[in-house]
Amino acid sequence: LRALLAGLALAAMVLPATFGSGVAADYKAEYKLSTVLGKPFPWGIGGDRWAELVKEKTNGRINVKMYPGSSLVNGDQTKEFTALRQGVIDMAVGSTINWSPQVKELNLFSLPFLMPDHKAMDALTQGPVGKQLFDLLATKDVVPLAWGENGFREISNSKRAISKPEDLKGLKIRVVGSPLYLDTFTALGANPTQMSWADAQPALSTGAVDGQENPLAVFVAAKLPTLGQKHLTLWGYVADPLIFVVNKEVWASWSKEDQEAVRAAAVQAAAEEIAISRKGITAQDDSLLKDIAAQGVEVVQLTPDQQKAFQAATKAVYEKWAKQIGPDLVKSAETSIAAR
Ligand code: X2X
Repeated sequence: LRALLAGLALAAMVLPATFGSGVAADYKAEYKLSTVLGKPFPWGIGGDRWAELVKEKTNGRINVKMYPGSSLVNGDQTKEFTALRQGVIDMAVGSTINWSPQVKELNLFSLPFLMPDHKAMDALTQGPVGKQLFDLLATKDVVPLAWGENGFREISNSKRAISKPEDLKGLKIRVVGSPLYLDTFTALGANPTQMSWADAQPALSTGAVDGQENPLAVFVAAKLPTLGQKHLTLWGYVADPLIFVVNKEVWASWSKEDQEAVRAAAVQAAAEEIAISRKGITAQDDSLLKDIAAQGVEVVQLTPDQQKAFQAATKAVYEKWAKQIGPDLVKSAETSIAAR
């Protein structure tokens, strides 16, 4: 008891001095930023750039370190949002897919064939839907600051070219941890299996799974053609945006000036990251696609009619999940896309 009283007396002497000595006193020496992918993936470049800009714009008052590989949650990317809410993670650049087990509305972007192109994606993230999702996240102990992009998720496999749903029959496909993906691939006749990105790469290289789906920038940076992924189909069925966020308590511990610096840094890093993630995969600049073909990958670009067959095969999944996500939110998304 005496030690406790002495401790309290000491605290009473020290605390006023701490409060009076300026904002930096209760800042952490390091803020932990979680990502799934590090450099040289666009995602990791974006996270790193955010950290760099924060340091610059706060004159070093806020020191951010990026922890790629979901290492703050032992590689289990679907636990990232929970860890963020709990304050185990201070900041994150996270995929909507990985947070959708906790925030069901984020499954929106995984509705098969909702978004036909990048413009549609922008219409959602930069319009009323994006605002509504940010407002929702703000009620869940995080402060969302900017939308980035992982990208349109194209399907690859080691067995055969895919140009119609029947081609997927029996293929073992690794999917991420949202049950929506199990429904989509089951509807297409494939054999989906859920695993983290950390587990996916060994599973692809041993042939435990036949295929996977990820954006082209990920396909290339992860060197998936060297893991036997020689068939790639551009079907554009879903895309995952990234979200730059800060834990709410961490945010509240910063001065107004520093909060605005962190926000401006996120907005700038996210805009740069989106540009990087789209590089080389458009009609104007298809350098990444050429690079993929040069690695001996057979690339199938679906015709609109071929795409319609996949859309028809997954229509029931869309309808089932639209109800779970929220019919009003889905309607609003469809309206924004139609008006893009
Ligand atoms: O695990 C994946 O496929 C990845 C890296 O794209 C995500 O984190 C959603």
